[in-house]
Amino acid sequence: ESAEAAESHPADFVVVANRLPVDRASDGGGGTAWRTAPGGLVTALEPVMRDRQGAWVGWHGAPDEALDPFDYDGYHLVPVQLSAQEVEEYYEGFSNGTLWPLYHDVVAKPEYHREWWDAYHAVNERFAEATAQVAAQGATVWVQDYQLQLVPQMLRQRRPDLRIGYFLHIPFPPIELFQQLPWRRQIIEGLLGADIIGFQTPGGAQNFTRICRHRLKMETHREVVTLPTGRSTRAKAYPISIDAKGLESLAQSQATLERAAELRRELGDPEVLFLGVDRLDYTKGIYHRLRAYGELVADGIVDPRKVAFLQVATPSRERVEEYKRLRDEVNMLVGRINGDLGDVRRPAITYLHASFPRAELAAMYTAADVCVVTPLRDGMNLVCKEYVACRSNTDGALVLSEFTGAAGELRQAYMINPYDINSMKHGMTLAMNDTVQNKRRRMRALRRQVFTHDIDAWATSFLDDLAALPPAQAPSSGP
Ligand code: ADQ
Repeated sequence: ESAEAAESHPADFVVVANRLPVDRASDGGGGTAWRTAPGGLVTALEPVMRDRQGAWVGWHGAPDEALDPFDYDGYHLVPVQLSAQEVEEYYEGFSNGTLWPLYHDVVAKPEYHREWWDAYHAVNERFAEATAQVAAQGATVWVQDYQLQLVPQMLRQRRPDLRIGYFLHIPFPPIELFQQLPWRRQIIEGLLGADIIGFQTPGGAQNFTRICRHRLKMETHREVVTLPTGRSTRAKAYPISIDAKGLESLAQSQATLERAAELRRELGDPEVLFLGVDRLDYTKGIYHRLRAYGELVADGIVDPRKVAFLQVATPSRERVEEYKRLRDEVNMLVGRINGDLGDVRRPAITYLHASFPRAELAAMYTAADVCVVTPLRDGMNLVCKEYVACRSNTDGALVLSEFTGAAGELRQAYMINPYDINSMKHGMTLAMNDTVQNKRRRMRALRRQVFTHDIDAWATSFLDDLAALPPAQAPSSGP
């Protein structure tokens, strides 16, 4: 029945991602309704999805539940079923306990388990199969992210007629680290099934081509990798971005401006407001950042009666061990800093472990004088771009880690090394005390970059490159 439904909807454009772009919400009458999940990828791809009879293949978020494909908001959704055990082994295990730390410079220790790999392989097959069923002859397929690195090759084996793109949202590590992975060859071969492999930074693309050349003895010329079959693939950087105009207009709305002013009052009308916004993840350098700030307070450089720090962290991957530990560590650090250095009227750090609607985030960005983004490693980091998009009066200062993908584009930020606590203290102090002219000059340059390189530009440049390739080569063609 589901295969039939899929056949009656051959799609010219298919997005494949771990999650469908919808969440289930109660419809008020005891049933459920689908709602678009907030996120840049959905926003960017919606117009393409509608124009080209798009389909989106992904998990719907509930374990052990089979759902038929259905239409939603002008395009077709194809749910992929996962068992509770697969969620544990493929998603929490191999994706978030093995690949995530390995690809982020091993800032936590990756675990290698054969059962996790088996589940990853099996689930990737299921995604490839569902995609092969729904894609029209000669369709364009865009596979997303580290959970699905085997899908390009699995899909090409089933459907050599397709044009296949792949984009990795997280960093691609240097050979020295990637080599640890017991299944390194399978992953590289999986990715090479794509016609274009997109990375956040040129460095990630180079790490990939270097592995193809040195480990797999393939021929490479700049971004082009030639496979033993004669087929070639491109590995290239496409730095992802945000819907800058949409966010800016939200930030400029009357409601947001009022909320921003109210937030500052609620925080005790500080002279300077620092802000941190992150998923609660050990790659984000939250602990390092708060420790550096605590030292600034202890040193007397920052007076907590005049300066506030608002840190919000979205709960994330709470069943994974490393994340539980991080949550406890941050709780303890905030408690210690506030206990030692806070005031009856005001804590040194206001910490909220919660997720907020976009409008509330826009108000926070609008209210904050300094936004502090300090990942130990980050594929891109969208928070820094969101902050910049919200600063239409060109004030505000961005403190940014060198270890984010965004650092390659946002050169005018106050750059810091999050491993160097003095560098962080210096960066935060400078951002707080710099002259208005300096801050404006930097912010103007940052805004130019973000507004000329938005999410539409990202999607368009990737899809244009994919469309410009010669039509899919037959399986055994080649000179
Ligand atoms: P993430 O690791 O999730 O993304 P990031 O790029 O910073 O990191 O995006 C986080 C998003 O979540 C932002 O849009 C932000 O506004 C939102 N967010 C954060 N805290 C929130 C809160 N408390 N409440 C509500 N929303 C919150 C991965 C990679 C990144 C890459 C992106 C996109 O790790 O490197 O930039 O994908 O490719």
